[in-house]
Amino acid sequence: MENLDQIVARAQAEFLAAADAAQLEQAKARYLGKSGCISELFKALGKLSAEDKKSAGAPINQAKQTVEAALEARREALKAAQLEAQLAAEALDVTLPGRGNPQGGLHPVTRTLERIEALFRSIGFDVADGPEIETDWHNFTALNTPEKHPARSMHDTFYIENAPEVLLRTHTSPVQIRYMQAHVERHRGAAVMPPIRIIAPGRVYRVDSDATHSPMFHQVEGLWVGEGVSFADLKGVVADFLRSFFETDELSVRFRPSFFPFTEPSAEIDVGFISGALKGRWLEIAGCGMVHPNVLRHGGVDPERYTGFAFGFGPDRLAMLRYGVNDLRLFFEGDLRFLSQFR
Ligand code: 2NL
Repeated sequence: MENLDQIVARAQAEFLAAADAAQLEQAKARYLGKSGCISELFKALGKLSAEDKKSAGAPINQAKQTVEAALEARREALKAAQLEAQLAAEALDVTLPGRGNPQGGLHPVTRTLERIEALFRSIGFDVADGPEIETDWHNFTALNTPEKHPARSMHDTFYIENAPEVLLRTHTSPVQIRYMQAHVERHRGAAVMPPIRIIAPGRVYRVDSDATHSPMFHQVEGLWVGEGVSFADLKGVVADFLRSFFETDELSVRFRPSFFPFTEPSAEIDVGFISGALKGRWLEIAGCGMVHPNVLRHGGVDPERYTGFAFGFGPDRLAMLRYGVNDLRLFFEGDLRFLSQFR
């Protein structure tokens, strides 16, 4: 028969061999459970006399306490090991380099537009916008563009399928038509209408794509309508704007006669650089003219009383000049290696 010391030794060995809490509880049951071998020893005492119980019971009690201590020690050890394993699994290497916090930035065309808007606001212009999906009437008819004009062909204009009257605006002029109509409406019946002074920046669309043309590009149009507004005012506003935009007075502005259906007379605006990287070059930068009486009428403005000038230029091209970019498409490909240079 196994003696007490052997039982204790076996219990200690089995506890040590338990690999986890569940195995340890099973081992415990074999010694301290209801029919565990230590419990059986206590049951056997029942048959002894009170005297013998004392002498036989003491060593069993001693053994039980030793086994309980071994159990508790193993429980603690398993718990510590488990915590150790968890900490190892969740370890952070604080010596690794950080992932950083990438900094966003405004698109170079957005920055150019914001700059243009700020300059025009500073001389009292309002900034207007309107829908990019327009009606044929607002985009062409109201702008005195004849039914057979080549700009109206599918070649140049994106139309909406099964909606012949709807198109993607080819310029932001319709914004100005809508603005005139709304503005005149507000002053209907008044003796005089205060001047309309707006720019209309925004996205426009044409069927065109190469190094200098993108099917989506930006336009800023300007409009000043009032009593006695003249071509001299147009020249002053445009020349001042260009000198502010390029931050130099060393710049010539040239108006070359041209034609647009919506203005009469019309002119092309060239900028001549007197100094800097573009020294000696003339660049075509905008179109302009006195608003055609038919266009004023379509805007609800009386052409007998009011005159106005309008201009249109491409901020994408201004951004190319300002930032020295030679391919327009780079602006619209969304390549961060290119765009992040302008933050
Ligand atoms: C160009 C020239 C231009 C206009 C746009 C305009 C707008 C109204 C009335 C009259 Cl509401 N004109 N806009 C005038 C002249 C030229 O743009 O080269 N565009 C690409």
